[in-house]
Amino acid sequence: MGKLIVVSNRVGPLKDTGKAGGLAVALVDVLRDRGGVWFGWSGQVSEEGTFGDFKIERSRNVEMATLDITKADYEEFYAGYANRTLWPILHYRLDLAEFDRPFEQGYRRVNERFATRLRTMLDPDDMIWIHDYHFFPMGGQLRSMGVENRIGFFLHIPFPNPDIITALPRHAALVRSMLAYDVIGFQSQRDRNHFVEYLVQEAGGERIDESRVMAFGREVTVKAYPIGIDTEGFAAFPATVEGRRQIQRIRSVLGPRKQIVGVDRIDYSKGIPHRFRAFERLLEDYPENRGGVSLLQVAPPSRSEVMAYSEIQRELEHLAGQINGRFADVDWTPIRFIVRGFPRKALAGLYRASRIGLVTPLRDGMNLVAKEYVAAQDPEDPGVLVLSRFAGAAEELRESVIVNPYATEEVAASLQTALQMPIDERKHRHGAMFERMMRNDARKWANDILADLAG
Ligand code: GDG
Repeated sequence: MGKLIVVSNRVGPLKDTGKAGGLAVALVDVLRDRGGVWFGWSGQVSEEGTFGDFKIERSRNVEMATLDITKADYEEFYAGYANRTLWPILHYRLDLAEFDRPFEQGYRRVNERFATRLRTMLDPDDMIWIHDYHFFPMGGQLRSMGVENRIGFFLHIPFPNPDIITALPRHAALVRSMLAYDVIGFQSQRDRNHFVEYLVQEAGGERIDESRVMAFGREVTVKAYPIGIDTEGFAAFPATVEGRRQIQRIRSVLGPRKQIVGVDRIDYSKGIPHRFRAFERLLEDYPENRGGVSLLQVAPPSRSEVMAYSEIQRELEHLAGQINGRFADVDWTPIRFIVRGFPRKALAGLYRASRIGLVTPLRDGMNLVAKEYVAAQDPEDPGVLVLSRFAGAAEELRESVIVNPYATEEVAASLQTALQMPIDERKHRHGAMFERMMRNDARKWANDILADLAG
């Protein structure tokens, strides 16, 4: 058996630093199983011409091999095509998408440079697993360099219906390059179906069976592989020193009040303003909650070099200020809006101390916060997950309270239902979701894809 090569934009960490997400942990686990390389961007920007050398970091049988990119690469490939063109389009935000020729050229250039370097480390039996929208064309570029290894691709974010995707200039070339993969994985059945619909409607593709599609002269496996978390590991976090400390801190300020929690990178896809308005509506329509329920929103900033992102932070600060000004009392602040991150164990404590986890993305490939919230609950007195129907997680977490994040009144009414939900119903819903998440954890996700990729 050859080695496994995982390719993703951000690489590592190899050791559990406490900051690593479940995804990093799962990928290191599968790399350890067979030995392998994790390849991608170093996170560093360097001068033109000096990016040629790999940075290597090794821990036992797993190696991290990363490359720097240049300032132009950063602006065109990363901040440009990946985050200003593909991210908005794939999240159904045609209004925010920017189409700029240099973006696309930079994107191809970086993919090609990475493919060229990847090829130098390949042995014939190696399996390559490429992640996410940063690297759609890399498989096709490797094939045109003569690479015949098995290559799989997993998309972490949504794949929209053909009406949306066809708005992308040169969408046909992008999709065509995806057919170079042997296995293409999506987060949800919905996204998987969108991709197949595109192939059938736009590219004369043919459905062969449940999981095989023929297009552009190639037959490929196209399936949904919903990503999981390290359910068991995360469920243990609230009992750690750091977890207990957060629970204690929150209980001491809350007293008998209840807390709703939201945790998201600041991103327009996460529906945070919609969430604030729904919470405001809860206070308007169900005034008994004034003074008794508060919303804690943790929102570490991300991609602040992209304008749409810095704008949304200002909008949220304004909105929180307005709602607090309107409803706050001397001993109660309706919204606590924290613009920074917490360590994962602390986060688990925040989840555990909150009666409701409120997850309202307008579009999301999966949404791991929803799963983490469920994993962190006390099984004897669990909180309620209120979850957007537009998160991939809604296909699996069917016992959550599913909402339409655009329907402010409906979300407010669902929050009220969740606040009043009797303990038996809370336990029943939580138990069903937790059990499913124990079976379908991050490790199973990776193993399922790799089993299909191994053929
Ligand atoms: C993409 C897709 C898909 C958040 N705040 C803090 C913190 N986080 C962690 C969460 C969670 C992760 O970041 C966020 O994951 P999500 O899944 O919610 O969202 P994206 O970042 O948009 O991820 C998404 C995912 O890829 C995986 O395939 O589910 O749909 O968009 O783990 O806990 N972590 C720490 N402090 C924070 O303040 N330590």
